[in-house]
Amino acid sequence: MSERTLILIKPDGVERRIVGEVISRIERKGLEIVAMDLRTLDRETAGQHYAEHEGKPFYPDLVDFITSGPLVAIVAEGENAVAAWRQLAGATDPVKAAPGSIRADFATVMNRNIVHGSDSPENGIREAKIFFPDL
Ligand code: RTP
Ligand code: MG
Repeated sequence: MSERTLILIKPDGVERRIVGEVISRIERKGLEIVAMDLRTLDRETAGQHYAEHEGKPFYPDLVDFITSGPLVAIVAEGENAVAAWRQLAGATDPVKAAPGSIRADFATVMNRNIVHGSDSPENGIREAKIFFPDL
């Protein structure tokens, strides 16, 4: 079934100039980019996006990091888009991520792991609306 997923190229990915690399992988996988924007998040939007993590020990650092500079927000669409993108991204911890995944190829630590992907089709729709309300 066709799904939507919200992809973020986090501030570390933009700073390290691997935006093109990530977009290329999205395209090569066969997902369709239906929205894309470079922006810096305010803390309120970051809190909405990561609401499920509020109260966890890593939450303050997560919000500091995701608001620290420009990121690229993308909505991608396609069959199995949520799982397909999470496979390309790799496990949260880059040293446990499958070789060849984005996090394995470009990161070493969990709090600088380059990309985000929605974790369910429901969250894909929810998160896409936060970033692109008119989509
Ligand atoms: P994301 O939401 O960013 O795509 O990452 P994810 O689904 O793979 O991981 P999630 O559990 O949703 O965690 C969100 C982000 O929080 C940081 N994190 N740190 N124990 C920790 O220190 C810890 N756990 C999670 C990571 O940067 C993760 O991407
Ligand atoms: Mg997550």
